[in-house]
Amino acid sequence: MPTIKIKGMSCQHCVASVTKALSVIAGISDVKVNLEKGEASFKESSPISKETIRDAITKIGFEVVS
Ligand SMILES: [Cu+2]
Repeated sequence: MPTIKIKGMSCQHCVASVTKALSVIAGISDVKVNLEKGEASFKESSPISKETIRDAITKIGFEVVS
């Protein structure tokens, strides 16, 4: 399961935003966001480019750090 590090999440509202932003990407499902760790993991039914993920997160005001 791919896991990414996200900077800037501070509350459950952020978690919900990130979860939604990732969930709407075609090929991504089962998004789980861990606020404490600042991480998101998900299932990929096809390979998703890092750029696609980065763009989706950046668009809603957070930053992918790895
Ligand atoms: Cu928040």
